Amino acid sequence: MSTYDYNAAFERAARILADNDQGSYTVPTKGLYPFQWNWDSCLTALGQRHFDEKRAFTEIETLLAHQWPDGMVPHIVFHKNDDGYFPGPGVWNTGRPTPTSGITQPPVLGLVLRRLYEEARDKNLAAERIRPLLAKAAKWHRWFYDMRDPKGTGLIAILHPWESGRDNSVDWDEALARVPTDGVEPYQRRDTQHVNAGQRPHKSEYDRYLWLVQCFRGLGWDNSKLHDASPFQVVDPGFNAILMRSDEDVAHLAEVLGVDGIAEDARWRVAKARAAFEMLWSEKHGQYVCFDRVANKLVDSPSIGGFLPLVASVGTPERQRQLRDRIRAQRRQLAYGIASHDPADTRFEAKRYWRGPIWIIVNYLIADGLKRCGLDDAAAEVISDSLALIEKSGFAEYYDPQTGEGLGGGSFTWTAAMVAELVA
Ligand code: 9YW
Repeated sequence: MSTYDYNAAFERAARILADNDQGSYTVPTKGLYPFQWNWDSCLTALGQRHFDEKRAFTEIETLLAHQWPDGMVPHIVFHKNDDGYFPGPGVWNTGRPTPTSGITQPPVLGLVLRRLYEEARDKNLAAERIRPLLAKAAKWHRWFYDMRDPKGTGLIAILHPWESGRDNSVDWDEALARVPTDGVEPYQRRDTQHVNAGQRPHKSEYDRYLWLVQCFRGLGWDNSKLHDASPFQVVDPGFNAILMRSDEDVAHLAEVLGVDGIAEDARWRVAKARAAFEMLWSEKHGQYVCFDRVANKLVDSPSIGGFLPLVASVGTPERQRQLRDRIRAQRRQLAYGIASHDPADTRFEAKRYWRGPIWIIVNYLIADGLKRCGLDDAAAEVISDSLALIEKSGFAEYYDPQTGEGLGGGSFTWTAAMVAELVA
């Protein structure tokens, strides 16, 4: 990597962030995703901070201005009409003043806020902008445990594959197979008009994604009803770990910035989640896996979701080293890491979205987790692979782990944001 041109990569990242900037929010990429996405925006702020700290806070403030009264922060905010994406606001029909979707996404907000504060060049500005956001973040975190863990197990379930942020992962196959397709209104996909269909989910998956949306819409998006009504309830180790880390980081910020009424509850939730977490360990795979709450069993699917618990330094040091070894074993099998699904599994597909390709945002989160667990060498390997992919194929949405080819959308915002973080 000695010849790597860090300056050129940083400048290219700055240009992509600027091109996709809509003023107070940033689109993931033009054409394919013309609205504001939840975890994209939060991670985007990490890139923006390198160029304009105020703009980074605005990105997050815009997202949180659309928090639902019950605490949920929606996965998409439809700031303006655009027929280029399906399903648009009319399908969701959530009745919000500015239309939003009716489900959520991985809550990276808290961990992003802490990083924005700790790395801030202007600490007073950061404190002033972050303080009012902490109660909103804490409300969202509480919402998860109230609405998505009604039995108080300590871990929350997602009710839709889109909530995971890893839409068509093998993790959801079994649970999704239980979702019916009768009564799905006729629809026309837009994603496959922008991107090669071989790099996107199948129609059979989209039918079920839409059935779930229609089911929740039929319940008036009343979150007190959705969990028990959903045939899809999956406890994702990656999602839960991100939630725990963010809860902890918001608790920390609340203490540092003197905001009362947040830290104690958050720490209690995290302690409970930590105690429950080890039920997600799979001896067979030597990593964490999902738990299907409806079928009441672990899901036999070794995906990248099972490495993400490193972000919350979940598990014993021995288990953390086991995860590191799994990541390294994969790298030896492939040209680049980290594949979103285990390449040794027959269900691995190198080019199909979340069933194999590499996502730089996940690499960033896992590298952060490895460092947090004291596994710095492995973190450096993940970062070096990420930069090699950028160098070879530019700022793509995702990458083929065998060839390094860039896949999906191009000029991708969160990829650019992560590169700014990695090369700055
Ligand atoms: C879709 C915007 C989003 C990400 C998700 C990713 C994809 C949207 O794009 O979902 O229609 O498939 O899976 O994680 O937030 O970048």
